[in-house]
Amino acid sequence: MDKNGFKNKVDVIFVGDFLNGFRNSLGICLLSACLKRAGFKNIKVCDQRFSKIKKLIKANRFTFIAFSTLSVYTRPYLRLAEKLKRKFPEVVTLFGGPHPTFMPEMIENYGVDAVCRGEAERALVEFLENYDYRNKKVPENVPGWWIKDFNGRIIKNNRAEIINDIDSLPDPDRSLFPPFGKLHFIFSRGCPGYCSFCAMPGMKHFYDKNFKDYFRTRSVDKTLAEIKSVVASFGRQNLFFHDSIFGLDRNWLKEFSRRYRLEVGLPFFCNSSINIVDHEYLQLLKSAGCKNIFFGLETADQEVRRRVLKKNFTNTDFFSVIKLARSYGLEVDVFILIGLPDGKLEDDLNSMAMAAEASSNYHNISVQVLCYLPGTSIRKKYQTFFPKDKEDFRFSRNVKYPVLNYKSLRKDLHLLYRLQSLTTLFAYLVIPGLGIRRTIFELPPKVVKLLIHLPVFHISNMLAKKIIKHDSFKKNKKYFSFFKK
Ligand code: B12
Ligand code: SF4
Repeated sequence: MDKNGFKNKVDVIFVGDFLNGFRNSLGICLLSACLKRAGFKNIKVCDQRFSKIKKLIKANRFTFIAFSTLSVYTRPYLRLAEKLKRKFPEVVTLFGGPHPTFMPEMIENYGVDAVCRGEAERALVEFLENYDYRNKKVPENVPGWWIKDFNGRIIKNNRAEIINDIDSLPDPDRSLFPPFGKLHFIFSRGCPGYCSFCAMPGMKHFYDKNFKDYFRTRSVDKTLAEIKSVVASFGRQNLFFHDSIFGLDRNWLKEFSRRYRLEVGLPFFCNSSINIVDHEYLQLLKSAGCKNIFFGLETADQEVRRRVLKKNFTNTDFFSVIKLARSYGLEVDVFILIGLPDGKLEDDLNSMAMAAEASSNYHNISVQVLCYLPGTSIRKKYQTFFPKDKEDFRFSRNVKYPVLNYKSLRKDLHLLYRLQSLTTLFAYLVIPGLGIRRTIFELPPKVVKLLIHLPVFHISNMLAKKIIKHDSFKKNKKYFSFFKK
């Protein structure tokens, strides 16, 4: 019910990161679908450029600028929100996503009107439905929100309850983003793991739930209906299932595997975990049509993996799972983290070598400098290292994504960023015949060390970043044949 009679006059502009033009953010798509279902029609999406958002703001309309906030974007989004509020004091800025969930104090910044903690499908609709447009009064009591009223007073509501029946949610509204590359999906929420660098355990804690109460999955019926409708709209492509551990519920996977093969039959990529893999699991994935399976190795040092990262598998477990997956004809992708606290460059090079040995080819390795993300236990453990200003993340941008880290935990941080850049950069740059990325993973450690000291790699990295971010590259990507998707 549109009790305000104002829904048609409300614009919601979701702001996502600059590179997301290439991908759809499922969180934004889902929130948009919920708003549309509730009767809000004017939903837009924009990247983080002031000039572009400015053009979308229309006079005499109630405009909400909704920032979907990963920690790495907090600083630029806060700057942008401040600029927007100074230029257009009447717009209302909303922040949601993983960062505000764990750091709601960001509301104290000028330019932030409200922050939402946790899942927001119900909370956002309730906020907008109860906003008193006529009298410009903020809705003070909506669960999930910290809200600044017009006198600058901050109202802190309790968290909202999670939605148990996620089948009741609409399919994400993918019309917001032009389709590009793979089609992205996520069907379940929650993970049994307690990895110290990941926000997922923090979410269970935030909701005060054990894994069993927190884990939710869409039914196979709903899952297949969503996939079929997206494939019908955007054509046949590769699909990526982003569930933390795909097919964690074995009965679900059995039904999915049988029906997906018959009803969809397209290749897909998915995340998994070394700890849950057995013959039956791999066989179900394979017969469904799985092409690539992603595992987090994180480090070659099994003691550090267990003690610091809280991941419980040995190197022997790892290699036997990889061997098994390969025996089913699955391609294996490996994630590693470099820059672990108190580690050395040699340890990182060892991890790279182990990932190279396990992964199906050199493009299937992701090398990331560890981020001390809010809500993670590794951040808590090292919290004395962090500055008082909670939003003071120091950024270093690589070609793909920005990462954050602190020099005090690894003195060689600048080298690590270069190392990450080297491995990431050459995932994009496929120079025919040269196979540079392959070379990086095969070179003796001494040579890699020498390379990351060379300024030429720093410069080439900076250039690549500029090219990738440039509009003409985005528009004419197909002409840059040496850039991989
Ligand atoms: C899929 C995924 C990706 C994909 C696509 C990301 C995308 N933009 O959609 C890829 C592989 C590209 C990716 C990359 C990265 N990711 Co990622 N990713 C995920 C993953 C597994 C699922 C995200 C998702 O779709 N969830 C489902 C949707 C429905 O949930 P949601 O997005 O959280 O949105 C809900 C709420 O947060 C909230 N909400 C979200 N936005 C807003 C906005 C407003 C206004 C409101 C009110 C509410 C709200 O409401 C939504 C509905 O309930 C999550 C972990 C997880 N399971 O959530 C990590 C996660 C989000 N990623 C994370 C990180 C760190 C990254 C990288 C920075 C990693 C890196 N160093 O490269 C990059 C950044 C990429 C980028 N440019 O955005 C962290 C973020 C932690 C943090 N504090 O910021 C997470 C939580 C995983 C972790 N490590 O703990 N990621
Ligand atoms: S297994 Fe993956 S999603 Fe689960 S806690 Fe560990 S890193 Fe996070």
